[in-house]
Amino acid sequence: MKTLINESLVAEQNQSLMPALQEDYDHLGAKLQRSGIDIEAVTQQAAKFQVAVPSWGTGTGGTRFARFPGIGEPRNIFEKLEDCSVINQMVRCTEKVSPHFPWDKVSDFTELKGFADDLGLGFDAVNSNTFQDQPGQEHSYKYGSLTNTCPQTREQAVAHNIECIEWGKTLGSTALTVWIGDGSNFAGQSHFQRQLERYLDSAKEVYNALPDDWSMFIEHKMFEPAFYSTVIQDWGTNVLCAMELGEKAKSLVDLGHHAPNVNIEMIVSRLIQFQKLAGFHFNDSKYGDDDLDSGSLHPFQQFLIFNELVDAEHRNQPGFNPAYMLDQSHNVTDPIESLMNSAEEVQRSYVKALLVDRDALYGFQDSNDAIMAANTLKAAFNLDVAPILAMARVRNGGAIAPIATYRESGYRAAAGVKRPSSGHSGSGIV
Ligand code: LRH
Ligand code: MN
Repeated sequence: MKTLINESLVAEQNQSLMPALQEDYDHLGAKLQRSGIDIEAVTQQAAKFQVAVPSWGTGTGGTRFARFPGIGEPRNIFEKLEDCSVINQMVRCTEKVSPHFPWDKVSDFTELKGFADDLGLGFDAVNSNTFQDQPGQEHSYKYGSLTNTCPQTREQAVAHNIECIEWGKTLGSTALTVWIGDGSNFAGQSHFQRQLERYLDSAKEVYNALPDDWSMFIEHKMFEPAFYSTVIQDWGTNVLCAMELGEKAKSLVDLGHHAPNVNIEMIVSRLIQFQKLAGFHFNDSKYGDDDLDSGSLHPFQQFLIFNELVDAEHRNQPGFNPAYMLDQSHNVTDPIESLMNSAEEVQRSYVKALLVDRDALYGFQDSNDAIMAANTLKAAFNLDVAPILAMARVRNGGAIAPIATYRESGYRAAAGVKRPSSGHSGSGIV
């Protein structure tokens, strides 16, 4: 596997940090031992944890107002994959990349697969895009895509999704994520039922094109780009459509796609119970679909989501196989640093959830001992599991201090020389 950061630099950095890490690790190990928890077993589970990186997150993101590109912006999927390999070399829990078409479309997908293989990367769910018009596109998506009142436009959107499946098959992916921005901006603009009936007809055509081992991830979102109604606006409509389409259709939860204060962990529990949880687009938000770094504002909510996920694993919940992916927009940070940080934050939520004393929790729940049940969860959340995360990284060949080692490598400055800026800033998410 080709690595782009000098491995002796990583080893050097780790060597200087290892004594302190070992001390912290042993201290935490002794503490966990008192609760009958073997830190080694937890570290092994942490070392197996994986979360996929969004290809579109490796470039600087923006808003409708502006995008302020940084230096060494990746200009194509090959350079995006190079940046993803640097992220994985440092944190060793991001082996897969989720591509987005046509942003990542190439003429030779076998070549792209080979390029990723050389970097030790694979592909998670592929994403279609019928929320933008492409140059030379025959039918516009201005008034919708899979739900457009014009049959030719719907057919065009269906054909694009089926093409994404074909490209994904060559890349070794086994899932298609379908997020559509279809909706309305005025009361009366759309007939809600007929619009959803058109969605189901189109989605059924996409569903029927899925290979046997593939899944279709339906992603709901409350609003934007439509601001009065959105066809797949919440988990309710999402799961109804997934049930209507069939076993291979599941509901994907993007954390930023809910109204503030919605109990997302409960939605997750519902989707787990009905074997319809596709997986996640992890990020954080304060107001709308802000696509901020995962765990940067609501780490407790993210922990509570993983508490539901680990509980399902603990109970061997049938049909439980969620895909973990990040979906963020890095407007003011180096995207590589934000993605390394966010991968670690998601892994941190998982490890803290592993440390919940589930049998004690069940006891307190059954006896309605609310305070002890809440404290049992909080006890795990309040543990500093950083030594476990760092030890898992170093054992997987990664960096004890990813950002410090990445900065020491000078990778971004070198990318700035190799990838002259296009000078184009513009606006929009990518
Ligand atoms: C929609 C979304 C979707 C992607 C896009 C980049 O807001 O979350 O998952 O296609 O962001
Ligand atoms: Mn998303």
